[in-house]
Amino acid sequence: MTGIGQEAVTVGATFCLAEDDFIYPALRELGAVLTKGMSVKQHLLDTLKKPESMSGGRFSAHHSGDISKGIILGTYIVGSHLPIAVGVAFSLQYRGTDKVVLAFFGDGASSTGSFHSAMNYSSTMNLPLVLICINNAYALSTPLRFQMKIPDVYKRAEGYGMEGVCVDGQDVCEVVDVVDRAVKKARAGGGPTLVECKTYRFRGHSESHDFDDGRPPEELKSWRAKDPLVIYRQFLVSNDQIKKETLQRIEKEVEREVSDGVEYAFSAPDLTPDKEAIYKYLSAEDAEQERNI
Ligand SMILES: Cc1ncc(C[n+]2csc(CCOP(=O)(O)OP(=O)(O)O)c2C)c(N)n1
Ligand SMILES: [Mg+2]
Repeated sequence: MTGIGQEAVTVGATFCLAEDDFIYPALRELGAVLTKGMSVKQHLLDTLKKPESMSGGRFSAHHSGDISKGIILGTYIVGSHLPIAVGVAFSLQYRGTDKVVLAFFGDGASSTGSFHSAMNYSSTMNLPLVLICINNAYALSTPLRFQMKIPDVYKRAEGYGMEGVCVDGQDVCEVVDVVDRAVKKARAGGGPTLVECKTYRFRGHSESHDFDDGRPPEELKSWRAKDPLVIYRQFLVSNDQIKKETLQRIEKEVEREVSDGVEYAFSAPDLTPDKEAIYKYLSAEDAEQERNI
């Protein structure tokens, strides 16, 4: 599952966090995961279910986590991670820390009961949580208007006494500006904020789905003209924020990191199915023994 077209949200929002804060990705937040410190190599080893990966091949292709980097492992059921994010935020508050949780979810997830419980409880308890709704206008092939009566997710915040803000999800500067304020507010004890980022995914729901998932081609074309990477590149160059050579050097470094990661992960040994290993980590005891807790 890709988040191509949505990078300004995932990268921009995560950029606002400190190293010891937490993110809770939903299903297409690779930009957030990489920004929080996971390497391309580590991510691909998990995606390809290699035994050398952190999970030993247990994570799915679109869920990976690394709690040592503050990346909480995702869940499969849409919206179900939000009450867990609330639990993490509650724990951080209860223990007197000033850490913050940033939870990502889609427009579809905002119509689940889990979302509404998370909104109500986090607002009532003033928890250090920032809820980032990535509104890409579709939940799989269901357009927004077929799953909710109002066009704006951020307005749902009012019903819970929470601040709700809407941003242009193609503009990384706007995302950083708004999320940075929400993070600072949460850190200072000001409670949660719902930030709705209007964006669009440039590819199909998943790479195994038919690319043509019913979205009008002209709609896709108009959003593609608002590619967040192109917009930010233009901003940097036209405002003399960065030298062209520096930008090219960074792009080369990124390309090298990706190709090194691809080469390493694809040539790493494959998993040999092991019947006994199926039952490993089904209880907390296993994990505790392994980590000597
Ligand atoms: C409760 C539940 N229903 C259906 C699915 C199948 N499913 C996986 S992702 C998805 C779409 C979610 O839409 P949204 O929350 O808008 O996120 P997006 O895919 O747009 O990023 C669906 C229906 C699921 N995993 N869980
Ligand atoms: Mg969606």
